[in-house]
Amino acid sequence: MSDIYPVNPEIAQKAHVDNEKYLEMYKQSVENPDAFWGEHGKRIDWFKPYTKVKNTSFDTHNVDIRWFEDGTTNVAHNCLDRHLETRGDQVAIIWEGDDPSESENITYKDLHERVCKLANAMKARGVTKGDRVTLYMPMIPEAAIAMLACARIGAIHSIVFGGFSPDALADRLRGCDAKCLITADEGLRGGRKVPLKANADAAMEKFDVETCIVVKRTGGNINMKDGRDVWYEDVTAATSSDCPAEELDAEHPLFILYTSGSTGQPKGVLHTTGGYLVYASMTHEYVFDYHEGDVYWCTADVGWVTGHSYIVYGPLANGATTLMFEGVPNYPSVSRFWEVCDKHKVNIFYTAPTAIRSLMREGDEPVKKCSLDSLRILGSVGEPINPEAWNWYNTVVGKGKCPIVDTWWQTETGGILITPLPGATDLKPGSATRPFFGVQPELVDNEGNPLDGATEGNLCIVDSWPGQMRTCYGDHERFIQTYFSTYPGKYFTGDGARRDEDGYYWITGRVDDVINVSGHRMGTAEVESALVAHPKVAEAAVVGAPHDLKGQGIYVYVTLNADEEPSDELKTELVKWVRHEIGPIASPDWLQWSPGLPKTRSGKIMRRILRKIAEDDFGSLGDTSTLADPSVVDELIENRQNRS
Ligand code: 6R9
Repeated sequence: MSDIYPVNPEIAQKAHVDNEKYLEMYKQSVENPDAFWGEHGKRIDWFKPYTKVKNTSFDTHNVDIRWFEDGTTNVAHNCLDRHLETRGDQVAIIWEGDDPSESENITYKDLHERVCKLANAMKARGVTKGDRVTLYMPMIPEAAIAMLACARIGAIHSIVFGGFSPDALADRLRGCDAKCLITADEGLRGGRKVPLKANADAAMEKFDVETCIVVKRTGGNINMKDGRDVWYEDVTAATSSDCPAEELDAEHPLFILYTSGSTGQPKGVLHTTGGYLVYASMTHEYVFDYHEGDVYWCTADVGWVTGHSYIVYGPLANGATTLMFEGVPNYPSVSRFWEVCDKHKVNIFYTAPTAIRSLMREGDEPVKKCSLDSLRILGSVGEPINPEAWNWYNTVVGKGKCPIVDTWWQTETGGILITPLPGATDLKPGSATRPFFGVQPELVDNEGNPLDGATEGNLCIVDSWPGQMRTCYGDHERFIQTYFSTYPGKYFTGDGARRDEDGYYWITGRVDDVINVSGHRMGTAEVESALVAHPKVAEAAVVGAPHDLKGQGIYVYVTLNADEEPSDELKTELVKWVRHEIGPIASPDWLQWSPGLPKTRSGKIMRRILRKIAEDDFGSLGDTSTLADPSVVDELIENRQNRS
């Protein structure tokens, strides 16, 4: 039996839904999705109202997903213009700088004006509806402004996390054939400068764009190329703030976001306009039990999907005050998160288990010296939260009075799919609990047979919800192959899960070759291809292994070319190489020289065995009879890396 934390009655009293209401709404949402979403689709403004609601097929031969397809709307209009009359002077974005002495409050009126100016500046440089605009930005208001400016004119943004390398940026510019790049001179994180424009210059050597708009953040010394590079401050100063929002079809693309899968290079996940915004705003309101006047803070970076849906689009569509933080949890001190909560009277706080674990390690004092009285709801996202971290978050940060919503979802899902609702769901530490409205999870065995009752299996979703991705940008076949072919007719998440006797879901982690490092998704194939690109490396295999802080760390096995000798210097060089090829988030944590890798007779690397060795679980390697040369396994076990 697991611990149960019943709904806090004080929270329930104010909450949008209690358990009875949840059950009733959930039932309607799956029994009659057209009626349910037809009603809730009205939560956003439509220029032309929709008459059709759901038109979706998971048929493997013809996957086609459309929501509200004959309606027209605009995301920026919904996040800005429609609030001007009622809340123009309310703060839309509280920006908290890396340096605690820097912060800024931006009202809805100000934000609207700044978005319109940038939108006009982009139009003046030839960016129009359907063009792709890549953003490589620090966590400054201009990142949100650029997203909304694109949405306003119907351009499609693609954000590349500022921690990615020039090569990774170049691949993503090329992948969507970007016309424009928006970046900053330098970023600032934990007191250190991030050379964004210099990286962008290196990337544009490989894939050039027509226009590069550069925000002045630090004033550092950078190069500006005549005719291509322009300062954000210059181009926006000169433009009008009158820029009507384009009327766009519900299925007009809103953004592309590259994410890692089990094979090949990252894919461009495409989200569209109407359904995405309905789903992001509705989940933001219900999952965080958002109420008028709440100050809401999600600590993610806009480079990840969490930043898209739950820093920018969901909260702003709801007219919320959303906090955007430039810095890191431990600068200038390990109390920073809690000081920011006190400074801005944060009511709802949403972060990742990896941050919780690293702050938990610092003890209770750094938290206890802050009041944290404003907090009401806590959230967790990105990876399973271990019960120890859950308990610390609950007792030390939440003082036992703030429900923790453990939200399971993915870049592909656009918004939260499995989660508690604060006024409705009794909590169990480590469980994402129950599906959100309209979401129908199913657990299947490896042959795809649905499993009933309390059980464990592969997590699929059997029908569409409005926030679902529509395609892989430019490659619909890959979309179908990746998500709808393993278990035909179902969306396969790539995650495994357990369902308990109360119907609660417990996500057990990825069952494919995707690893989750500090809540960041990484394909083992990407790290492998970076390694084998090194001239001294013959072969490499990458697996995830348990890591105290990161959840999973990156464990690599490297076979060198015949004439190369292993050395500590080469080890350091290879780690540096991967950081350079992909970015610091892909840094290998452990590297083992392996003269041979375990392979089947047909030459396939047996990762299952490598995973077990990395996990120190070599007592149960399973069937090794198909190995071409069983002796390599003994050698690997003997030379395994100490992970502690
Ligand atoms: C939103 C986001 C998605 C993968 C997902 C799963 C893991 C996310 C989780 C969780 C357990 C949670 N994941 N939230 N696992 N409990 N609450 O993180 O998107 O970067 O695409 O990662 O993250 O494995 O499949 P993304």
